[in-house]
Amino acid sequence: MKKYKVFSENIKNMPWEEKPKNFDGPVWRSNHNPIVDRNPVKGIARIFNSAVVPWEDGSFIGVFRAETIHTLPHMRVGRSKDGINWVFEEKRLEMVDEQGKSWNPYYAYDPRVVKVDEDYYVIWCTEAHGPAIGLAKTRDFKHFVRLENPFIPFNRNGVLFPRKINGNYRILSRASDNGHTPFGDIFVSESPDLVYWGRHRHVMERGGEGWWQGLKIGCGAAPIETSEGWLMLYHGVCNTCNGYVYSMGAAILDLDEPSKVKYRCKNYLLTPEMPYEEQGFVPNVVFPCATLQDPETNRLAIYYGAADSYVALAYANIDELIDYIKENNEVVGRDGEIGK
Ligand code: BMA
Repeated sequence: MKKYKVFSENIKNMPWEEKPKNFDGPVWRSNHNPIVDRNPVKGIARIFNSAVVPWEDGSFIGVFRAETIHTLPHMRVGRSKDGINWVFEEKRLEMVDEQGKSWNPYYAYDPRVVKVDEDYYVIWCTEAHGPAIGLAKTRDFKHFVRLENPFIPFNRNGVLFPRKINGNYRILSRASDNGHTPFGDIFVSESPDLVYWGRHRHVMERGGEGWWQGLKIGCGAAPIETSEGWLMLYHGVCNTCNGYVYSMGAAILDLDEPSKVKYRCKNYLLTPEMPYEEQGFVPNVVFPCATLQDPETNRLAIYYGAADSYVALAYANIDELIDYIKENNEVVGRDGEIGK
């Protein structure tokens, strides 16, 4: 019997590995990790921080952050039959504007992919006189039409909700600076048409009792609609004498008013522990960007970037995860109120 309802399409061919015996946390890693290794394609040094969605005939498709051997990030489409083994296109993802003219940024990183109605939206950190959020849509992952940037710089970590709420699209984001941003909270904004954005509301502040999310927080995967609220996986960052450490956390937001936090887990769900998370181009990074969820079984697969070098995969059972968040609830500051 499932305890909580998940509102999304069933996934027959869901990637899955059982929780290891004697493992006590709510999220466990895949034995195949890292599922995308270094130098995965000719001319590409690393693929990480990437997003996947279910695709035709039980397969999966995604938009990946790829960094060339001269170290410039761009986006690239990948395909997989099982969600674990990926084949990447030979060329970068190309976009046009709404008039059909080529419109591609100098750099693009940390894509998320969210299906809203019939369209798949790609949201990423784009170059726009500084880092800003880029937005594009596709139906076939061959033709991508780039829309207006939702916000002026500096802003990273944009994530769209998978449906309109009270008639408007919603986007989560974190305002930042031009560099490595030693601050940052999560905000939500709304739009009737994906062009004009407003009613910006504060969702969640950094901090809380533990240190792992004391410096900044940023949205991760697209929120998952459940009977308890929007299940939001995010990254939390703490500063150490040896640099930033990125972990993964979770919160549940109110379904109708997502600026209200219902529950927030005071413990991290994943923190760098494995060699592929602790060692890489940037050490000590666990950076969630996408999930697959199957309402039939309440299984959850979480795709995350590891050490800015690899794509890794972890799993959870959604009932167990929601209970864990509630048992370890700590709503920080005024996050439980409508954000102002
Ligand atoms: C953030 C982003 C991510 C990256 C992380 C750790 O600011 O740039 O792409 O994974 O830093 O380097």
